[in-house]
Amino acid sequence: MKLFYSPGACSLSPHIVSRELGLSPQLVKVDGKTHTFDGADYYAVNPKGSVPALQLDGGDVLTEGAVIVQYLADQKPESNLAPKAGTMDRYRLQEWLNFIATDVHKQLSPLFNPLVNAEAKASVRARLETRLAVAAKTLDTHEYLMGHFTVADAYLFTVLRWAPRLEVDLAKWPSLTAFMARMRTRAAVKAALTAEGLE
Ligand SMILES: N[C@@H](CCC(=O)N[C@@H](CS)C(=O)NCC(=O)O)C(=O)O
Repeated sequence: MKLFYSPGACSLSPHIVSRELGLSPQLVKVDGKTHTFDGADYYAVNPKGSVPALQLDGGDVLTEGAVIVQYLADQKPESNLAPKAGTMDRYRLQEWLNFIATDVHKQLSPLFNPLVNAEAKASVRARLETRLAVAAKTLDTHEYLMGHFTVADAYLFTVLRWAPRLEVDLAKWPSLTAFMARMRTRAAVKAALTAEGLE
């Protein structure tokens, strides 16, 4: 398998999950500005142009981080990084993944955009607070979103890693800062950060 990634981007989530599972997809670095990798056109791999993308050995390409992490976890069901498909727990996991993708990740995106003005960014940050409070409430009483470590935690960690750069202050939620610190102690997380040149 090949995992197309850009350092520190949301592709860090499937990268962490791969390492948690002991899978070793070939890491292919994509230049997010030129949408190329090794001189080749990334749009030919993923017409959306975004990372992550996972190319399977048979040639199929999977996109969408929330789907890729489930595919990876399903390769090693005994890991319980994603509960068995069809169970209520799996739907709970998907609730978290969809929430992180749409209500956290894609809310953070405008904060990276230099064309978005300060007033609009302030409004985005205010809305984000209500979403972060939801995750924080669960983490007040659980070490991980589902109680035990799952792929949703890798995704939440990946997007909250951007918070300081985007002037989103996680200190308001001690359970979120504790979660980030807990995640950083995991060997797979450390290895992924090092491999992407982030630490
Ligand atoms: N819907 C996609 C969005 C992925 C996404 O936003 N990727 C960003 C990096 S975090 C990206 O590649 N942006 C550059 C681009 O789209 O050209 C997913 O959830 O996987």
